[in-house]
Amino acid sequence: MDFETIYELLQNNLLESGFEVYPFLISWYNSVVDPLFRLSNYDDDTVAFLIVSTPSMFEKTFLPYALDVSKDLIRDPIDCCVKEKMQSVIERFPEDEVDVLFDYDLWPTRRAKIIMQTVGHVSGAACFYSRQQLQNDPFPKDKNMMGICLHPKYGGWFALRSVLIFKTLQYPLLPRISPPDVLNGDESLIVDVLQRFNYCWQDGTYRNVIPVIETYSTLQQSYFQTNPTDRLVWLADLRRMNNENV
Ligand code: B12
Repeated sequence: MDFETIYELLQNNLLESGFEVYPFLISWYNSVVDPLFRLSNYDDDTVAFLIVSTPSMFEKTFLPYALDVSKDLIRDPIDCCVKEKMQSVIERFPEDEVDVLFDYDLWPTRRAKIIMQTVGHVSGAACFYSRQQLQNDPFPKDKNMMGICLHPKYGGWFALRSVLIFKTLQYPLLPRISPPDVLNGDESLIVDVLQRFNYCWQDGTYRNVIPVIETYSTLQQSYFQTNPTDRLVWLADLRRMNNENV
């Protein structure tokens, strides 16, 4: 299958489920990360696709999954749901060899297998803001400040979930699209969002630093505000309420 056909098929399978798809070349990623993080098993022109979840993924894909009583909810249910979805999608490409990476994939050393925020930026999905780009960095030198990606439509209300690498698909002419700089290079706004993301991410205000077209629903916010160890109980309650309503 050629690039256009693969891209279209991925979009047909994922957009309606609340995901977005962004193609990029392995060389775009490898040329910016430390050698330690490079995806070194692939040729430079190999095509990969970033899969982003938008706010509606929760209602369109996750809730039907979580309310399906045939599913045993054991580990992180969102991760399991996304994994199942990606597996079902790549089954549509029986003739292609596809490697699938997830945001939570770590090496035994606990280092991430892929840096999703860098992928978000190089694929044009969501601009990555970090202290490295500041002329006047006000943060303590010894503080490990995480950078943050902002999506042009969803601000901070999205997640960078997975990368599908089509091992035998090469497309050196893939047009490169820059991510919209939603903060217009305004250093004080970058400092502000880094501050919110690093010092008070629990209050979620980092998600709203630009106007957005959709946020997580109240139900979704309640799920993510629940301590991960209590989320299975939260979902069991939801299943019970759902059964009572049928
Ligand atoms: C490890 C991790 C954590 C650790 C943080 C450890 C730390 N302080 O570093 C912990 C568990 C604490 C954590 C917490 C949270 N995390 Co976290 N985390 C990750 C994870 C798994 C890996 C990040 C990582 O190790 N990066 C490695 C470092 C070295 O990368 P880096 O600093 O960006 O450096 C690279 C770039 O600078 C790049 N680079 C160099 N030059 C250039 C030039 C350009 C132009 C570009 C683009 C890049 C680039 O190269 C460097 C590497 O060599 C990612 C998912 C993933 N697989 O990426 C999620 C992720 C970063 N987390 C995320 C989130 C949302 C959170 C939380 C809010 C909790 C949550 N899940 O809701 C909290 C926030 C806590 C906080 N702010 O303190 C999101 C961020 C989304 C976004 N909008 O940006 C991610 C992407 C997960 C996701 N699925 O979306 N997280």
